Amino acid sequence: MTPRVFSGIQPTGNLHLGNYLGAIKRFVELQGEMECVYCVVDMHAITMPFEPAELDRNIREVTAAFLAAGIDPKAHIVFNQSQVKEHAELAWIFNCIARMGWLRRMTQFKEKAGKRAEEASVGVFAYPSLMAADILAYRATHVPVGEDQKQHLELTRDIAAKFNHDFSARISELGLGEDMEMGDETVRGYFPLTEPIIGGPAARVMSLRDGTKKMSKSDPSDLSRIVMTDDSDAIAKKFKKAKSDAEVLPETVEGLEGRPEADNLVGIYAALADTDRAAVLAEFGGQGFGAFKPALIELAVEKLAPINREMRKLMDDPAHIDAVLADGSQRARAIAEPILADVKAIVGFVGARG
Ligand code: AQP
Repeated sequence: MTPRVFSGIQPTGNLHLGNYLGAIKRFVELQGEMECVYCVVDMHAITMPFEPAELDRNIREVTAAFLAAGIDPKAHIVFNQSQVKEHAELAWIFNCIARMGWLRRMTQFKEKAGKRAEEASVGVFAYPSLMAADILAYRATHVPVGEDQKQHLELTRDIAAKFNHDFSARISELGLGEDMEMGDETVRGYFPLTEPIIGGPAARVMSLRDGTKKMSKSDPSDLSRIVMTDDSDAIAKKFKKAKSDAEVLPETVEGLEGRPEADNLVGIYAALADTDRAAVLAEFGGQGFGAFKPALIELAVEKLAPINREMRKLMDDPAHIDAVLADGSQRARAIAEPILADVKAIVGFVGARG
């Protein structure tokens, strides 16, 4: 199958350093390797309570972050999900493939719905099958994500595998797909078993106030996260106030064990400097946070301030952002439409292929 990257970010506000280092920075790096399709997943953003006026602002803000970080919307595709109806159509088909038990096991659903699952939207529950549709509407082979999305990616593979298995004969009959090794058998499959791209020092950036909690958009504390619209002063202030500990930094990565805040700050430094924790500790081991934090602030400002400046500039020109999204959506549709036509023919819908 043609190698293709797909990934998305929800326009739910407070786009933060975890989203940047765990996802967007990786999106930028992959542009040299494969065709990339990057999506502002606005349909996911309405699964939780939201304000329409903030939603459109947030869609433009995520798009501005993509562009400011270095995604090239001409060489690749940048668009918002709701402009390509194939996502919703495929999600419905996948709702009929995925099993209730699979979705009930999703930890993100349990976290988001909490003890009030009966009041949660059906959308929050079905979120992972829409995510599978986002990816497979492009038959994407690779998906860069942070570690928190690993379980959803496994579910995407389960949905693809069940679809391939259940419809294998039909896929062959229509002359579609390709032979795939699945366990001990070879089946004629239509969807790839997408590979997650997770890793590096910032696969899970933690809160600046509590190194055991993920940095997150919904944390009530602004000091818990650096947001992509923070200017240099705000970045410096938040790192200065970031929780650390009283010891010096260790010489080796093993020495970070049991020190979540130190581990997190070293990981952030490593990701910003395009290196790993070991190299950071080789430089800073034996020094306290009084020396390390100023170096971290200097590096963070150097790397993030230009993105921040460019984002603000782009946000002042919403018509340009909307034009990028419209163009990207048209090119995304050109890929997804024939895939959906195949899928509908595979499941037996009449008139699927025009
Ligand atoms: N803390 C993180 N470290 C590394 N990667 C992260 N991602 C999210 N948080 C971290 C990755 O960012 C991408 C965008 O995902 P999203 O838009 O679905 O983000 P989200 O899950 O809504 O962001 P939050 O902060 O996790 O939101 P809440 O507060 O709702 O929990 C994904 O690739 C994700 O892995």
